[in-house]
Amino acid sequence: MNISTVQLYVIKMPLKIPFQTHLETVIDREGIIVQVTDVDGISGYGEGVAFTTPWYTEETVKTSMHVLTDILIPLLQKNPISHPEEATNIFKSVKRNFMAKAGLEMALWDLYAKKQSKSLASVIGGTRQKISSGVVVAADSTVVALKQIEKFLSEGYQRYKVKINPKQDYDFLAEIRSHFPDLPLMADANSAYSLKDLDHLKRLDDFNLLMIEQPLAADDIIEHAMLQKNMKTPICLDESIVTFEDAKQAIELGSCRVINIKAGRVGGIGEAKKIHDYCLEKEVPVWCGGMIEFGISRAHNISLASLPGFTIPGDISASTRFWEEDIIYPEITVNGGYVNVPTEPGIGFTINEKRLKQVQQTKVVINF
Ligand code: OSB
Ligand code: MG
Repeated sequence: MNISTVQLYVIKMPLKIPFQTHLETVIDREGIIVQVTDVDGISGYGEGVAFTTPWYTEETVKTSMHVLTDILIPLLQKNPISHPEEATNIFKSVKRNFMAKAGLEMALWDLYAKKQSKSLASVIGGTRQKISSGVVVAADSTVVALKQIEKFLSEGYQRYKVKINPKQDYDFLAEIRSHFPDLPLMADANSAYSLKDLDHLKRLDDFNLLMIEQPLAADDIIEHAMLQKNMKTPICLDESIVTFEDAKQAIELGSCRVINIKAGRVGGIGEAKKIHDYCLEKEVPVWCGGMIEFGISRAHNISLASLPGFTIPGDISASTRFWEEDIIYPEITVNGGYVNVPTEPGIGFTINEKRLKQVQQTKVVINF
């Protein structure tokens, strides 16, 4: 991979509606678009999915920009590579900072696939032509959540995820179930509970949820195993799984029965595929999580979710779920509950340059 430049764009876009969790309300989404261009002028794109503040993981847009410009990109300048997996190995000398690593690694995968005129999905071993689409409702009132579910139902989504916390759980879910008894429904707690809430959490078994996502703290691997032993509802881990080793431990300990894989959270497509392959072997179903991201990261998610182990609909909703106008062409659309997996080279979407310019905050160009 004969790289000539890496360009980083910090962008900022308002969400159509605020995204409310017990940890943070996201109103404007900042993100980093990574463009890696080779000597033939072919560009691959990736996206750093850290937020403005460290509410979801420890990384932020600023720490990602620092790690990318001062550490990861210089490592790539010093160590020419012929495959994205070599970048992953080089980046192992840098602790954690998975979102910064992933943004760059994903751009390398897109470029690598484009150079072979193959789709990213086919290069990583994807087997699906279309993927099932789910959507997230993140509202802090029952009335608003019910309205959103109604609207998303009319758009055909196949799975519905609501955010819960100790102030909005049992009665909230009961109300949703009373309106939508058969809705494929799950709840994401983003670590709002501790094992002290065991008896309370057990009551959520009443609602026939597909799963409960990340009820306890990210490092509560043992506690999640204890909780899973006492609950009928499958536990799915999100924040707890940032490496392949985390996935192995969680599965061996019985901390979860499902894993949410986000390439951005685990350092890129390579690590995401490794976790997927292990889960497939262990018969643990996986699905692709979302990060309120822009079209570039969403496009990578579509290719990733075409792998055979992604048997549960993920957080892969249409561009219109969050954005007035996305930064890719064409925008991501959901038809009859499915998103088509592109067959064009790379991620199969192009940049909407005009929109990218409109939302750009800063741009950094690094020549090789
Ligand atoms: O916990 O899954 C999460 C969005 C941002 C940060 C964390 C999470 C989420 C979501 C997915 O719930 C939203 C989406 O992109 O569809
Ligand atoms: Mg989650």
